[in-house]
Amino acid sequence: MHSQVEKIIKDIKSLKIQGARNIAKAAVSALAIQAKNSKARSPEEFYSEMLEVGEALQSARPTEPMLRNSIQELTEFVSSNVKSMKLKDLKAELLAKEQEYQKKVDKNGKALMEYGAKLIPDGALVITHCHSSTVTGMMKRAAEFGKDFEVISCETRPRFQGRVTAKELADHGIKVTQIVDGSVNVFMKKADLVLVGADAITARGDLINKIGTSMVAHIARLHEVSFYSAAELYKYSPMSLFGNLEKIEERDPKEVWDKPPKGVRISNLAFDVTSARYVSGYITEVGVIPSQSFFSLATEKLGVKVYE
Ligand code: RUB
Repeated sequence: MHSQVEKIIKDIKSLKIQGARNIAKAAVSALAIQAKNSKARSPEEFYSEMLEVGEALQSARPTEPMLRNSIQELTEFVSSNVKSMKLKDLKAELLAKEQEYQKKVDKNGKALMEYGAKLIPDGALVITHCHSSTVTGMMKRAAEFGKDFEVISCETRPRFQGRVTAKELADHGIKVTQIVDGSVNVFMKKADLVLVGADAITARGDLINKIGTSMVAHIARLHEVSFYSAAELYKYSPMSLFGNLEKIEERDPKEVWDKPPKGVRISNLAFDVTSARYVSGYITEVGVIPSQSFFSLATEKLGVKVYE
């Protein structure tokens, strides 16, 4: 494996590269790096290499369908053309596809941020959880529209990605307050809107996102505050259509408690599931849609490709 690809996998695993969108984009660029530097002597050899590296990239983060859907889109292209194309052309076409993919995802992101920005009322108090580049992008866009609003950022233990959000917003001159996760109910009473990201959306429209998201959603419902998730259609989980649930990543217990007393067990689940009924809508690249429509729209636009 090319050393740059190894480095990208390491950075994804260690959360140096974090957030579903950034992970997928980085992984697809890694596959292109491998393709560009491939020493394969036949299309078949090239295909095996792409599959192997694609697998390694996908397993860097288990709960990330955008990563899987994106990598598999490219490896499927190689698989469909391995018999009909010359090695040189196959490589060149794959590299062109990678460029196309990056442009498409950036374009989708821009559209999504535009729709999300419009949802933020002037003078609003908005709560967010974890760090979603899509959500911070929406907030920055809303600020560009001249909207005056304030953000409450949950710290998101144990890795404190909320601090990434808080710093990014403050750097852009957006009013932001960092809170501990346990105080979200206090702030929800005064909030107008919750905006969170998404790692996976199931066939039933349930949302899988950073641990604590479902707690925020339940508290939002209690206070009748709208709860939206920013989710590109690529985040659909095809295997959920067949009843297979996303494997929720369990992280190093040391992140929670470095040296716990004897007899204390640690749970460090990275994500949780928020039922579709708590999600007011998904903000996607094609607009704001009801949670139950996400999957049918995603499969209509992207096709049902079940690789898992
Ligand atoms: C990040 C997280 C984000 C989603 C969406 O978790 O849960 O809300 O990935 O992010 P982690 P984006 O820090 O463990 O990667 O909108 O950037 O795709």
